[in-house]
Amino acid sequence: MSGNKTFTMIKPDAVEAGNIGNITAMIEKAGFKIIAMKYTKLSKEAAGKFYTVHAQRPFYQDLCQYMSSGPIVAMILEKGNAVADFRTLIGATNPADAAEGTIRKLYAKSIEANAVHGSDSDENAQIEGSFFFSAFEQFA
Ligand code: IDP
Ligand code: MG
Repeated sequence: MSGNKTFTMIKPDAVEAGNIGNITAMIEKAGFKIIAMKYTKLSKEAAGKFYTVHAQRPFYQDLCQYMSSGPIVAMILEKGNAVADFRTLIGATNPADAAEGTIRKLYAKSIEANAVHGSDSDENAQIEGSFFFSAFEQFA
């Protein structure tokens, strides 16, 4: 059975562009409850740790630089089928390929500065949520 929680970040480009409100409104309209929320800034080291899974990819250094370039908003979201439904709401990694009406189609600037993160599995949602929110019972 798929889980009912996922993890997201509003990335530095979208915070800088003033789209926190627009993006959280889309998230809530799509039926997700925001059950944890934090405005913060990642160090380059913390970004590197968060994206360890991509350490061997050619864009890893740039990604860590970008993700630590400005504030982000981390959130845990609750909804049935949360992981898959949220990936549908955000659209493809590259905004050029993202479906009309998705968050990335509307707000992403590039394949790297693509407005939002969305966990890709229940297991990673739990790991990523725990990275930002220490009160684990909120997320259990
Ligand atoms: P996802 O965010 O859609 O799950 P991933 O493949 O997990 O995409 O990549 C993580 C993040 O790394 C992307 O959201 C994007 O910010 C960045 N990224 C992915 N592919 C590229 C690329 O080819 N060039 C530059 N940055 C990339
Ligand atoms: Mg991913």
